[in-house]
Amino acid sequence: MTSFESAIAEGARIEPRDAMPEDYRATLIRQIAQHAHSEIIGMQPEGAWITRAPSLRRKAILLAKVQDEAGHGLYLYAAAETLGVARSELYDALLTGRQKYSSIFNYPTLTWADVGTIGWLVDGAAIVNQVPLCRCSYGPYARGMVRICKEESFHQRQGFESLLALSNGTPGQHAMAQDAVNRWWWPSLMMFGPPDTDSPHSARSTAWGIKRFSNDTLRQRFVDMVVPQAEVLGLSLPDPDLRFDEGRGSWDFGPVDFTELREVVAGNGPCNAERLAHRRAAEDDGAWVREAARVHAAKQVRRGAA
Ligand code: BYC
Repeated sequence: MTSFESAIAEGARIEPRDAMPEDYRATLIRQIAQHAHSEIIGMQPEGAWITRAPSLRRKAILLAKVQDEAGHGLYLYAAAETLGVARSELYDALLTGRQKYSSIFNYPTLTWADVGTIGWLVDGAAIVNQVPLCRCSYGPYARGMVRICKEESFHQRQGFESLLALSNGTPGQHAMAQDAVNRWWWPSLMMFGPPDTDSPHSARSTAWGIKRFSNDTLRQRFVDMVVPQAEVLGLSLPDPDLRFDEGRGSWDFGPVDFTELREVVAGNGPCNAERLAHRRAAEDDGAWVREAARVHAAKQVRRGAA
């Protein structure tokens, strides 16, 4: 057994300077980069509502949440860099479509209720998916995830609280909350990825201790967590097949439309083009800042040498 294999077998952490198979490194770069891109692109749907938040309190909460997402992106890009890839390469891979980001951020935020629903469902799904990543075999990713998960749990609670206020508000507010939940429910289930029978990376990622639970296991865990919360909210979930199975102690749910997931991941979702165009414009707008920082750093080096 190599030192890498024995470390994995013992459940020990792999650190940046440890020997690791190239495929392990490439898999981590793929997943961590996709995760980082999701955080950064994920700022857009909610960010669009910062100027339209209905009160100062809601605006302050939303600003803090979107800033947290930028922070998560930075921790994750930094974790990916420990694997020997430059951040500029990762940005380039995102902007040219060579690397992905989560399907969920290709849906529009049509009303204020979408913001609460993203907090409740999307951050809820993120927590279910990410808590096991705190025990992932690669040290920098696992440690980054601990802090991210703490912040995600605040994000989910603020979403729940915002949605509860709408659900208990006027009939119009209640209807707006229900409409948002109807639109975000199925895309949230898609966040967990393709079914286990069609998940090419799962076997290896599980053997390497990157993934701790399968896509379908986590999807089921999410449904079981959220159904009772929907009851507290007084909102229904748009699935006529939802039924509690006493034998399994779990909720049965209807079929997820994985064709839609494939289409959205392939670039054909409602907002794919808009999200990338916005990101490209931000990259272009920031070019002068990066150039100024580069010139300043070079000047400091010259002064130090003189
Ligand atoms: N969307 O073999 P599979 C957040 C791709 S942001 C797009 O199962 P794997 C937040 C997959 O990449 C949280 N692509 O793959 C931020 C692969 O394609 P490639 C985002 C998807 O990696 C702001 C192919 O399908 N969370 O919380 O074993 C505001 C086959 O899939 C998706 C993360 O990034 C998808 N939904 O498992 C609010 C979590 N699903 O690379 C909230 C970290 C699958 O071969 N990532 N694909 O071309 C993971 O846990 C895993 O990568 C996944 C997929 C479970 C997503």
